[in-house]
Amino acid sequence: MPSRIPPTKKSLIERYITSARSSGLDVIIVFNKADLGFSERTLEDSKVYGELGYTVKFTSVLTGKGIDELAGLLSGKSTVLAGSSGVGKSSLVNAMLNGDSAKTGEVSQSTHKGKHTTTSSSVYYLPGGGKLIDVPGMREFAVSDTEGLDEAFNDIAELSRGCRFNDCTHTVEPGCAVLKAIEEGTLEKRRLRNYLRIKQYE
Ligand SMILES: Nc1nc2c(ncn2[C@@H]2O[C@H](COP(=O)(O)OP(=O)(O)O)[C@@H](O)[C@H]2O)c(=O)[nH]1
Ligand SMILES: [Mg+2]
Ligand SMILES: [Zn+2]
Repeated sequence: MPSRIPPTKKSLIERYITSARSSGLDVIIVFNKADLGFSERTLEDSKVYGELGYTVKFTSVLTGKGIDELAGLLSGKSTVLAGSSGVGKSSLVNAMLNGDSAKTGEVSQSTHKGKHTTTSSSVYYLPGGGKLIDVPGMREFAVSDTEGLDEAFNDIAELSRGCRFNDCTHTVEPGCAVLKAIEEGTLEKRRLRNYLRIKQYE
């Protein structure tokens, strides 16, 4: 049975863009299921996003359209796949890995909403380097907002200003002020672990 295209939600796309940009991430907007065709409105919207300076790609996991090109764009980078359930995120992961490691689900025909087959975030490593982070849904993505994270862990954010490298990951770097605080017992190891666990979804 062919799957239906969930309606494109512009406000949702904009929330994703806001979240991504506030974290300093580059944005690629992917319109998947090209084999099913797009409405005039969706094509118009895609043009607007292009004019705003975002990279826009059309893909089809079914026909393979745009998959290699997308994989090329993501090669060597860390990518979070954000999008409503059922749009084909897991299918795209599988197509780019040339394997079958992400679980995909059917889109419910009556509601156009995908069943939630992905229940926890998964990380997949691209053959040419880089990783794909498949998150189960919006709530998970919201947690990746950097401002929110730095607010919730303001002690770590504060400490990290003292790190030698400004892109310090607080895991192995010399001159890391966060690791030093753990050594000195002023920061809880568990707290840093939790911070890093959330931060990986950025
Ligand atoms: N026709 C068509 N169906 C697709 C495409 N990509 C994914 N699907 C189907 O859409 C459904 C949901 O895909 P899934 O990858 O689980 O979506 P996710 O919830 O975003 O991870 C599955 O039935 C897929 O087989 C595509 O490019 N074209
Ligand atoms: Mg999925
Ligand atoms: Zn550090």
